[in-house]
Amino acid sequence: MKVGLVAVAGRPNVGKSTLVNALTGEKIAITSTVPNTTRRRIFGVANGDDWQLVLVDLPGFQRPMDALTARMQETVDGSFEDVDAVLLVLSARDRIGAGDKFVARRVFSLGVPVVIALNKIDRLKHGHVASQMKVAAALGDFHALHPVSAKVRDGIDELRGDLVHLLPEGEPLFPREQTTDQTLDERIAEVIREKALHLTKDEVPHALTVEVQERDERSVRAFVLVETESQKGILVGKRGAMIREIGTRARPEVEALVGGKVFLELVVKVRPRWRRDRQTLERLGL
Ligand SMILES: Nc1nc2c(ncn2[C@@H]2O[C@H](COP(=O)(O)OP(=O)(O)OP(=O)(O)O)[C@@H](O)[C@H]2O)c(=O)[nH]1
Ligand SMILES: [Mg+2]
Repeated sequence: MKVGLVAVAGRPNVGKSTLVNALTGEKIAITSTVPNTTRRRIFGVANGDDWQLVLVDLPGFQRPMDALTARMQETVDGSFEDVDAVLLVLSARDRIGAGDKFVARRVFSLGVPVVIALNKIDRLKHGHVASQMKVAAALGDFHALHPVSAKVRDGIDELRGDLVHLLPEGEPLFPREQTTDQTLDERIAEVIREKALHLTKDEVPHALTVEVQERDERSVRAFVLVETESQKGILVGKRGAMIREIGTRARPEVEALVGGKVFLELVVKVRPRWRRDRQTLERLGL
């Protein structure tokens, strides 16, 4: 079988996680319009008859601002060992600039094949895609360059085929039915965080994290942690309207993960400066 690991690298918000979901055909990683959505390394596994492609979704490359973003960048830096190829993701809707060049310098120096995905080509004019492809092609000595849309799933099969082609022969790394390395509690917490990200703005998305406290077959109790009382006020909302809405949006996906009806209890708590405290980050698995 062809089996191997492909790291997914790029600036924040270019669509790395959306692309991992498109390539695996499953919701592996949460996505949002807010940069720095992905905070940990996540494996997403795609299987064929005679191949297994393990995508390594990563936080975006960035300059660290606090303990959390420093750890995220450490995760990125430590994730390129033992990969068989790198998928460098760019956004065709934005200027391909210094941030992308910084990522490119790193990934082209690894000594493994680099495949470039020029993402978000949906609704872009042909001429614009063509000129962005030219800029992308100048980033380094790539194996292949694919214009794609992770969102509307355009060009995904061709990209997957090319990545599989690069993998070495080997034994499967994951059993066929396992599509990610995340635990059930981690996946539940991420789904709740995604809904909270979609409903909040400014500093709030960056200041929140979710932790599953207790779970049995019929109920899930999770803490939604924020850093200040005013953020807590926003997340609770008028008479609890906001946190109820987060629960309403999360429940169907949580139930699909758990495999049955669940009572979802969300408790908003203040944990001052959790992003700056290495010990708290460690405990949260970040
Ligand atoms: N129009 C368009 N939007 C896309 C496409 N792919 C992703 N997006 C959007 O871009 C935003 C960021 O997507 P993510 O997949 O979360 O990006 P990411 O690179 O994983 O971001 P971080 O985890 O924060 O580094 C979301 O709003 C996506 O819906 C695409 O092909 N077309
Ligand atoms: Mg992501």
